[in-house]
Amino acid sequence: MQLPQSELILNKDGSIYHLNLLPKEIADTIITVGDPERVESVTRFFDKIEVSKHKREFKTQTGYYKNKRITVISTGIGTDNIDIVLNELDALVNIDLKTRQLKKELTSLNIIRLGTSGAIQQNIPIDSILISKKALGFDGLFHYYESKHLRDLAFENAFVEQTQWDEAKNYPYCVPGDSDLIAHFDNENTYKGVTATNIGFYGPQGRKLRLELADNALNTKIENFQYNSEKITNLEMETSGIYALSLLLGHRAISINAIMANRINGTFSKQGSKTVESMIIQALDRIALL
Ligand code: R1P
Repeated sequence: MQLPQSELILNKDGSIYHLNLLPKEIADTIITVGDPERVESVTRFFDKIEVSKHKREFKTQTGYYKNKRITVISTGIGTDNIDIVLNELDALVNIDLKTRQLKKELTSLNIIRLGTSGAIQQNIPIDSILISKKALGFDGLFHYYESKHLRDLAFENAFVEQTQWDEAKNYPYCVPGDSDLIAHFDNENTYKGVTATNIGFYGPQGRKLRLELADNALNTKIENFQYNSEKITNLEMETSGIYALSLLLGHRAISINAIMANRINGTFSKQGSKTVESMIIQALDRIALL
């Protein structure tokens, strides 16, 4: 079946609509970052950059680090952007953009998020690095795809019960990261945990400036939640979407986050850029061995 122009949208030069990229411009190993300025914080360690493109919040550079071809792309903030980035990256490798047909042989990408995040447990210090074993998404993105068979319903139901989750909110969905990638990037200095992904930075993550919150105890409930000896370790805004769509599309994903804040003791990193740089350097050296 040929995908219609309204569904698979291409720019005049044949590039994919939002990312503004051609298939030959991306590598099989993709680093995603939230902040467009973080793209160059990664590629400044590259030996060579061969592609540099930018549209909206999606800045992309493809080049070589120690002979490994890598694409670095910014997603902006939120899982609504992740829906665009993951679907368009997948289209670049798994749909023939000229014939508008799905390819018979599919390509599986390695997708590595290098992000920032806030800890929701006292024992996860600021300036540490945390790998998400799984994500709990409060954003609802997964529910728009045929996905029920892939969810960890026992974990989700336990969370809903323990936190008395308001049914007016999206039902949380639980999805794992890629276990091989997690083993590859793990080391004795890295924390591992369950990352809760939310749809906002202020109210949805329990931050109160001028507005009253619907549930002042939400973060305490998230902190206290426990299922099969697992606890939620940190809050951010992209990982559940990346894990969910990677699982559905057949890509391998890992989310690695530099912990900038500890929401329990109210601290924020004084050396955030140094911590992010250290995460980038460590990750690049492991990516070179993939
Ligand atoms: C909020 O400040 C942003 O920072 C975190 C959150 O997930 C959200 O995107 O990640 P990034 O630093 O990767 O953007």
